[in-house]
Amino acid sequence: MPTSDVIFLHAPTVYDFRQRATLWGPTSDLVPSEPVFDMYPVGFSTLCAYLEADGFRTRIVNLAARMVRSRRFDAEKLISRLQGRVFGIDLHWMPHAHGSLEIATLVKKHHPEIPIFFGGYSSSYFHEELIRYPQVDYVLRGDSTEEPLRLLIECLTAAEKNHEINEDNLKNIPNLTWKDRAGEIHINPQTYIPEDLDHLEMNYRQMVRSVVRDLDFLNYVPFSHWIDYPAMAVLTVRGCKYNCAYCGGSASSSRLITGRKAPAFRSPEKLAQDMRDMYKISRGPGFLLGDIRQPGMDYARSFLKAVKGYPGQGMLEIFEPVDHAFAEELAEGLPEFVIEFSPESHDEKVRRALNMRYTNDEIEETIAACLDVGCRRFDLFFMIGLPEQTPQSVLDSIDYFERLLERFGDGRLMPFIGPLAPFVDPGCPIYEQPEKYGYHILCQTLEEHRQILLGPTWKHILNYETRWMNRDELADVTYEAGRRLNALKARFGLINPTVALETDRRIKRAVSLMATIDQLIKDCTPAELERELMALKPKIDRTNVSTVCEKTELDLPFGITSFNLPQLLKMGTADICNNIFNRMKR
Ligand code: B12
Ligand code: SF4
Repeated sequence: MPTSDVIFLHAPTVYDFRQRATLWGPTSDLVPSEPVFDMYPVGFSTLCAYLEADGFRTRIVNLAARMVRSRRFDAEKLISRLQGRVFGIDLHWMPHAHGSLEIATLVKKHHPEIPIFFGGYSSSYFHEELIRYPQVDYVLRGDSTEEPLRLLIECLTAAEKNHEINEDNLKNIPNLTWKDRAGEIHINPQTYIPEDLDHLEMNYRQMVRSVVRDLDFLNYVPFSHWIDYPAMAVLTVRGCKYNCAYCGGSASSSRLITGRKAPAFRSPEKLAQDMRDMYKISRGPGFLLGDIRQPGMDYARSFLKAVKGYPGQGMLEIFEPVDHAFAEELAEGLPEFVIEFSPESHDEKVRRALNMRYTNDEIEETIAACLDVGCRRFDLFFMIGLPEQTPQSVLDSIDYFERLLERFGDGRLMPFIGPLAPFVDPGCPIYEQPEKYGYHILCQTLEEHRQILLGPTWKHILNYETRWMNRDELADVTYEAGRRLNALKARFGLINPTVALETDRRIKRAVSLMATIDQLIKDCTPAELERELMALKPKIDRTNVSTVCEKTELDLPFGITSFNLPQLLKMGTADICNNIFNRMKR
């Protein structure tokens, strides 16, 4: 008897990464995840809440995080014991092309009769290819799959009772790609594209209920390091009105992949309430995903008014410069605010090629204004591997950081640099028109991406080169830029000297490992290479996390207690009673 109606699984990028020796490099240095991207999509929480509200029982199993946390954790054994009516696997981020398909194979091996569905941006982009894999039964396309998934589950659970799927019902589910009994592929129209996000529960309350109900915390953690640093993502939008050339979630990519013509926003009042609800769960920072000015200044002001008095730290993404007047409004609404800004380069030519139209003066005015009004920290992100960007331009970016730190050197401006890696996003302007942007894209299909992920180093896993840098140059300049920025951070007191020394050692070790592996590739047969890499595994593993900067540099200090435990228990038990009532009704 299944204990859950739907089980969502999140796979590591490569299964089983613990048995392989891969120099992952800095691909995940600037996000909270480990190199195997152990964070599941925030959408798992909205999908679960939506289904539970309709009486279905859901569960999340973050296999990637479990595998990261324990070498002994046996993912296959857990999969074999899971009891679900249906399994859902995310292939949202392309780097999961290998792991998600392998996990699906394991699910099919142990539960051959149970349907498996996929979803997420990459699943949507490659749906026609994905559905051809024998271990995949359904693909739900789009950035909003709550209602299509509910219809699918309804159809599949009815089929259980009737011992047969009613294919006419499947034909009516929007956004669904599926195979019929004869193996013929059907692509239903992508018509479910909600215009706003107000019909969703976006406060993770359902996760708390499930954790308490299932007495299962480890499988639900959003990413392995979350237990120490419980940051909460607060989603303002699906889609985007901007068109950054490298972004697979940009306006043009959204049109192509999810059929979305305009972004869907959460109303400002609900957004503020989401933040407050999350503060009941975690004392970690609330990270507002998406610039609150994107829907217009009225929206931003309404949100800041509604959120006023919020006691925690609010991390705000900005997509465009901020003037002093707006900085003051930010400080008034969210006094503990932190800014995340990604102009990607100091080089205005590079930024223009990315479709970013602001100047360096405007960037500096933004930093000045935010720091002036009391911003707690200002994180500035640059990227490597961009159009028009030469190795020299990358190193000049570090010189620019130096000038900024000389001007804003009170410890609150925190610069970061990392590579565009491992992939140029399928569906983004660069991927769709590589010649226009000066790129050579090395993988066209899902299968090619799946294969390339098995490369020995991150350099060999990159799915692109540019007219200005090949993969060797990209890797070399990334390490050099990382080394220089690390030294700058130490000089300006942004990191302590011991951390800086350790990072410097790690970068040097990575450079030397890369050279060793390059040589092995030249000298060895594939079987010998495999053996030699496994011999290097302990050294590679020690070099893999925090390559170009110490990962904790991303974290904000937030006090001693991470969670509000009494409140959590209260929420969990009260909600469970509600839930049981809902199920009985059903
Ligand atoms: C917020 C965000 C993040 C957050 C993650 C928040 C989170 N946990 O989801 C952070 C900053 C940590 C992040 C990290 C990364 N990101 Co990001 N991110 C975004 C951003 C800005 C919004 C994404 C989002 O949440 N959209 C909301 C909706 C669409 O997603 P959702 O609610 O989670 O899920 C819905 C659907 O996608 C679908 N769905 C998703 N999964 C599943 C699974 C099943 C079974 C089903 C049925 C449906 C389904 O249904 C859900 C609900 O209806 C987009 C850009 C954009 N404008 O879209 C990039 C974007 C998604 N990220 C991208 C990338 C590449 C990354 C990184 C790999 C970058 C890197 N090298 O470090 C990492 C991967 C992190 C990891 N897995 O560990 C690319 C993905 C392109 C691609 N096709 O691969 C995007 C498009 C653009 C970009 N370059 O940043 N990211
Ligand atoms: S990078 Fe950010 S601002 Fe640019 S298109 Fe993507 S989501 Fe929008």
